[in-house]
Amino acid sequence: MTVPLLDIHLTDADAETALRADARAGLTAVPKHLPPKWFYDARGSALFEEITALPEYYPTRTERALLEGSADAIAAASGADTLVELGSGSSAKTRLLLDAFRRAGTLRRYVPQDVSEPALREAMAALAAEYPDVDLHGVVGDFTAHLDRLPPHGRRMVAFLGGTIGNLLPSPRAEFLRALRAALRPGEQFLLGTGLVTDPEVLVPAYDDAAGVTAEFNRNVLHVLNRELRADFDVDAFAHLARWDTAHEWIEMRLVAQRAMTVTLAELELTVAFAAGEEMCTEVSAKFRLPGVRAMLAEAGFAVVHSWTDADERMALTLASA
Ligand code: AVJ
Repeated sequence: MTVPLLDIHLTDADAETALRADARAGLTAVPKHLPPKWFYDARGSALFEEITALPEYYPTRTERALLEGSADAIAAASGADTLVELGSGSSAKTRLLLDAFRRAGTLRRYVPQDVSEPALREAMAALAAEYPDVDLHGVVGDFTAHLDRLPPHGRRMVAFLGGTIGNLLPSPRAEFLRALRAALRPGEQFLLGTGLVTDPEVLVPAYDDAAGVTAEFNRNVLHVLNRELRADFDVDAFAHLARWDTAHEWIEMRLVAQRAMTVTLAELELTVAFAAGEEMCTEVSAKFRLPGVRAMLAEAGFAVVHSWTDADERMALTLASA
């Protein structure tokens, strides 16, 4: 085994600068909003892992089952020797792909990319022990910003799973896909996991579970602002709201101020007022229809190879070629 590499394109100082800019822009906008990437400090990441095991949260287990059934076909169709994963987190589902590439005899290299350096280091330590014959090359970075700096080695398949592409609004989403296409060489592959439009009675509880874990996850962004920007949000004065937007076909998570209040962010020298009942959007999670997935990939210059869906058509995996 070669020594695992770790490229750092995003330092704590970069993240701090980005958080300050996002908080200032989002809290002074009308209506107020915050980007979902700030959910994921250590507590937020742990809450997300808890969400993936909730009975109402079908996406993770559905995508895992889909991968179980399709990973060998994906490995065969891709012909890749290098698996790159964007937003790799704990790399839990990735093992299904790594095992399939290993069975196909083609796996040489795994490149996990994540914004969280501790999460990446932990995942890489476990992977190094489990896959001693695979070269590991980790990248700490933001998948919307650092695609041009992905390691170029090998014949790559880039995986972007979990439906996370749905957290991007349409215009940054199109920009992301174009940047990814530009970062790949002709014939390299992209494996995209998307949530599909399904019954709102299934969708809404997935984002508003009975145990209240998603509510805690949503409010966690206020704990992050309190700590990182010395803000004084009364976190318990915000209620969790998940609604299905029929026109946009996306879930919107919001935080609803339960009373009028004034919040100061000392680090930004900023004071903002919330009216009683005021709603702030903290996450959009777009769901797609298969023709729409194919169209957005084609629009970015990819050629769709194949899609796999579960029997209930709630999630899709789509393999496309650059
Ligand atoms: C990170 C995209 C998988 O949008 O479903 C889970 C995040 N938010 N519950 C999603 C999330 C609320 C999640 N992904």
